[in-house]
Amino acid sequence: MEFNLTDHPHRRYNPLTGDYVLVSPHRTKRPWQGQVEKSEEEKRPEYDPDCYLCPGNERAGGEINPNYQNTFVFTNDFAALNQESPSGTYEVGGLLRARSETGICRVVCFSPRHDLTIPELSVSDIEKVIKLWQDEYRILGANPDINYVQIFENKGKMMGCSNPHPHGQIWAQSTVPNEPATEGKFQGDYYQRNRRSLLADYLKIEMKERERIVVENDHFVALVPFWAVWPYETMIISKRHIQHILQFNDEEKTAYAEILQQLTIRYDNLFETSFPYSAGIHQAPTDGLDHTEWHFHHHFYPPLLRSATVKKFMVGYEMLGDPQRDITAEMAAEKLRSLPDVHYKNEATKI
Ligand code: H2U
Ligand code: ZN
Repeated sequence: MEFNLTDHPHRRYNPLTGDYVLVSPHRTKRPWQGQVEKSEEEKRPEYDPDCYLCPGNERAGGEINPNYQNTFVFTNDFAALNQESPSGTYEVGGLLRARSETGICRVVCFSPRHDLTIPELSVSDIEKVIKLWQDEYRILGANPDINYVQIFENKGKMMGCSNPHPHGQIWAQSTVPNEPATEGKFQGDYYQRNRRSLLADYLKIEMKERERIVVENDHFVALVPFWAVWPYETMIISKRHIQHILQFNDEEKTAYAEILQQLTIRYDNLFETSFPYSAGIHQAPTDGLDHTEWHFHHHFYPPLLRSATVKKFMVGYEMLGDPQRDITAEMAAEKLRSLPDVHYKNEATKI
């Protein structure tokens, strides 16, 4: 029998990081006896008097949120980074090395409504979130001490998110952190060799094969990357080779909002639950240098494996060897693609 990706164990290469993932598709044929139940969905109020992100409420530091109508951003009251701490280095024998780090941490409320999440927001409301991300990237990035702006969302209790009010965070800092630094290096090496964007070339292959695409519109593709580690990991990639979020034209901004909505609706529909994930934008550093090599994209790393409660653990061999998965990227993409593009909660109200 000849080697193929659907039946035989193999390792897949991630050209953005140089990492490998072990794929064991034959194991999906195992009988499964674990839990499959749905989670108890709590019904949340539109406004929660005890929520520190709801309009008009008091935060931990004593500040009062304005009565915001759309989005709202503030500096994290428990920021992991700040601009005031002293600069310095620590070094012992060349092996113990540290350097002070400065930055700014922001909290972004996506909506005044306590009970909604991105898949339940309208496209025009998601556009307002994108507009805010653009403003933050521009303003924070213009600070000479800020060389990278990491925009992200940590969603769901399972991900350690402390509050269900729809929100994300931005950590902006003087150093480019590990993940974007590695991706920047690999994109840079590829660009040097080929004079083309790594992700533009990758998209060309995906749009021809079509096996891993979940949703697509005129300007963006959402797909399960060939090298996905998490069962339903995805990436949204811009079709145009742009470096950062400020380069979107109006049409692209709307298309980005649409694909964010379409992808997250499918996520919620997968296990009929508010789908937990960590997601975030990777784009060019704001260090004032030319970053033609960078290609805008948005990663989604969801932990769920089999139901609203059964998550994938990254343990054992995965901590000591390579990450490993059973269902292939192609199977995951097909599953997500086949789901309705109407949110299950809307479906329920229609009946
Ligand atoms: P997470 O739930 O994703 O952790 O985000 C909540 C953030 O909000 C968290 O970083 C901040 C926490 O520091 N926060 C405030 O800035 N003010 C508050 O009054 C409570 C929480
Ligand atoms: Zn709230």
